[in-house]
Amino acid sequence: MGDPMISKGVTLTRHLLDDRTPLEGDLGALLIKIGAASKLLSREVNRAALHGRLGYTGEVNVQGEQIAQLDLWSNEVFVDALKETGLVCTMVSEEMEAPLHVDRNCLPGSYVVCFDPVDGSSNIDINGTVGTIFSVRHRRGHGREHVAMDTLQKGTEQVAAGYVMYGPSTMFVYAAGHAVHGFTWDQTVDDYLLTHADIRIPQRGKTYSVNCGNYHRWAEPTRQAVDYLSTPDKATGRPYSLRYVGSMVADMHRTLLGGGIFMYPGEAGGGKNANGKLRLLYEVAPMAYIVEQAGGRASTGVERVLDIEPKECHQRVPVVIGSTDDVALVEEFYRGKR
Ligand code: AHM
Ligand code: MG
Repeated sequence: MGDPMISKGVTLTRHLLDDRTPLEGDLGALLIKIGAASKLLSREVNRAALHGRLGYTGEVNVQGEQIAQLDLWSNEVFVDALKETGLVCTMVSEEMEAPLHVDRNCLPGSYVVCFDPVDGSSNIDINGTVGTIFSVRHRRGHGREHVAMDTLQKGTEQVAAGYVMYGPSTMFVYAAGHAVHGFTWDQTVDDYLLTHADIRIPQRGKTYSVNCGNYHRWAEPTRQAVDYLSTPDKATGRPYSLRYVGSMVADMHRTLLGGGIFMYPGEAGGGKNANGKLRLLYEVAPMAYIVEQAGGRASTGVERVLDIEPKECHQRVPVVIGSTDDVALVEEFYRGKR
């Protein structure tokens, strides 16, 4: 008996290589390699305290943020794994100032991968959930000098995106144009097994997820929207519950499965945090792609995330993402309709 999905024992590899899984080009091979690299990372996250790999390096990255030891190690793991595929021509990582161009891999049909190897890294030292986020596009340029053409492509150009969540279980969730599927790592067989086929986000949820510590820095529409969600009203199912891990993968995974809304809004006053904290290419756009394919929406509050034309690799954008009705509601505050 048991769950029929699990008893079928469909591994990630079998699923990706199955003729019935509609994947273009070499995408299946690439996703298998990302899955394999994530298993190394899962083990390392699990054993970081035992290996003395907790804590920070003392360096700051291009965005002025502290670099955790695990950030550097995992970036190398992913870079090496992607290089080895022979399929990835250009990489953008949160941990690398400039895109990495691999000349020998720049063949027709090769890919550009943008990734955040350890997202939510402030959670590492407290044994909290962290994740990896990745986004795959086709190469556009024809050489090192065209690297901007490769990297600065709109979210609509993604051919796949996914995340790995290193939580109580390690999960691999991906979308590649048709559906969103989730796999759970079974340590006993050392493989990802399909446990969440065709994930659909509920049209409306009961939770909102945002760092309320920034409340007094937000613009008025964000404050009004959060006030509205947290005000009791039986008829409209309020208040929503607040859930915030501070690790985008964990907060988005909950939102994807249970519905509701996740936000990282910009700050008022036109300062350096006017566009919030999260980066378009390797955090917001891949999550937007996944959520849209699960039937939800992703917005900056005023425009669709996937339509944004990126201007630079580490660009930040405000994000309001999740259940269709909840995103539409928050947008009404931004449009002044509420
Ligand atoms: P990181 O990539 O440096 O780890 O930062 C991104 C993380 C996200 O996972 C999370 O949503 C956000 O930062 C939390 O930020 P804050 O602590 O400001 O709420
Ligand atoms: Mg990150």
